[in-house]
Amino acid sequence: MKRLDQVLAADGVPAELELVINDVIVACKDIAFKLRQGELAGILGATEDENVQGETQKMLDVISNDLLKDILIDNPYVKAIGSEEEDYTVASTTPGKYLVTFDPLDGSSNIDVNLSVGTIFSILEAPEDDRAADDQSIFLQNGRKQVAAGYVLYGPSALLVMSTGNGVNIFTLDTTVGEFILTKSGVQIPEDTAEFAINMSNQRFWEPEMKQYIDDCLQGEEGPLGKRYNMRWVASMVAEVHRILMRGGIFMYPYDNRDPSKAGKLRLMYEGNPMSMLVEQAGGASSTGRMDIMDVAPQGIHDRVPVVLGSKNEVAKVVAYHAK
Ligand code: AHM
Ligand code: MG
Repeated sequence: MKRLDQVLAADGVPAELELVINDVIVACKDIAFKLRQGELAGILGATEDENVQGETQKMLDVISNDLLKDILIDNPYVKAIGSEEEDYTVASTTPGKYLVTFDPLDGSSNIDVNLSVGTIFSILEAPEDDRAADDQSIFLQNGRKQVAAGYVLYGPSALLVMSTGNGVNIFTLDTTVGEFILTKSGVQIPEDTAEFAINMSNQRFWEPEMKQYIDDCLQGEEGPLGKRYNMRWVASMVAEVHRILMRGGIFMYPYDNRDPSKAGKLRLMYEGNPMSMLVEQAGGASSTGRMDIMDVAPQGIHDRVPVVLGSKNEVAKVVAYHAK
């Protein structure tokens, strides 16, 4: 039974990075505990506020954000943080070299109905120049630069799924001792799948290429894709990506003509990039439909990106529809 620190040491992760990851995990354990208490802790429901994306914040969005922010900005190896729930990036109190972005509680529409949610995080190195910690441009690096990425899925068990560039490991929170214990390593996504995940109610807002792919999936064995597809939609990206890591599948939150950027709902720096690193590290693929997500150059910390990720051969099919 290996603990997280033993796995990180075996992977040759620098001690400073390990201390940053540890602080993320400390906050996540606290979030896991609060979610378990649920209604008893009096923390369900919405706040009066909206985040920078114009979404109503749940009380737990705010609590989770504060737990992560407070611990990370005091970490001596963190230079600054960026969060879905913060309008601007926040400089740390110390001159560290790592930048951490996170979605403190993804899928938060699921909180009040007691379904799975998760925390997503991504770690970059700050550029070696004289830009200040409160200069947001230090974050604007593509996803290939991530030195670690992961999520904690708060489901029937709390699971930490993480990569430091050496494959994907899964740890289960042993609630009797409060430690994440390695329960699976070398995760590999099957290359083929006949299971897709997409919010079908948005169909009229998609590009013709995506409409065509889904129409062809729905035709089953008789259609051009020649397979009978199954569909799943949890409305929690962490749960969705976890299912794909476990048994394959394809997840899409595509281009959508409602948003001014037309990029759909998900955010590049703390949703698209970390999930793409995990999926690629597990042998899957991740694309906007036109290019690899991790090659997209961010213009701002809250940029949105169309997401197509999962089993390699199925993602390649969706990319081929877009190339037609
Ligand atoms: P959030 O970060 O505000 O929770 O939104 C992201 C979530 C994803 O977890 C999920 O894939 C998607 O929103 C679900 O969206 P929809 O409500 O359109 O089904
Ligand atoms: Mg989110």
